[in-house]
Amino acid sequence: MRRSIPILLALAALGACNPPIDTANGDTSTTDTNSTDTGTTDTGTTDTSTIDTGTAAVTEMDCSQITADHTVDMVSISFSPSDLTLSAGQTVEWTNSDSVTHTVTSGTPGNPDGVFDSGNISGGGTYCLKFNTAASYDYYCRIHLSNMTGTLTAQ
Ligand SMILES: [Cu+2]
Repeated sequence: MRRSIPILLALAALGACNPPIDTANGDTSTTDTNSTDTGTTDTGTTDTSTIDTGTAAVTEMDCSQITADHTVDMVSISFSPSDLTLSAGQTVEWTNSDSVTHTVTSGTPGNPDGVFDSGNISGGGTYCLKFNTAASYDYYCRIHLSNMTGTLTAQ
């Protein structure tokens, strides 16, 4: 019994630093802080995560349900435009116009920061995000790394 107490404390500490990732329904985001779970894959029915504490900086959107304010083409292994400025509250739709797979992943090549990550987007596929708050993001493709980067500024 005495030995179990430090283990419980350690688990509690881990829980505080690394809240459980809500993987139900295919949501692999590590930053699901949105209390309303409007993401395309998180239906929220089993989301009892303790990290749902407020408005997320970024919300995944179902592209078929919106007309995006801005579009970014993934073409010739690049993001076009690679730099985009928008107003907080606006949406962006990425479309993979290449035949090879790409991703839209926040962070710098090889160092995803967990704010957003599309996962693999096949040729013809799309990915949509709403940027809720003013912030700047570097992002890249997990497959093409430094050959395929972009920046996004919400202001
Ligand atoms: Cu790519």
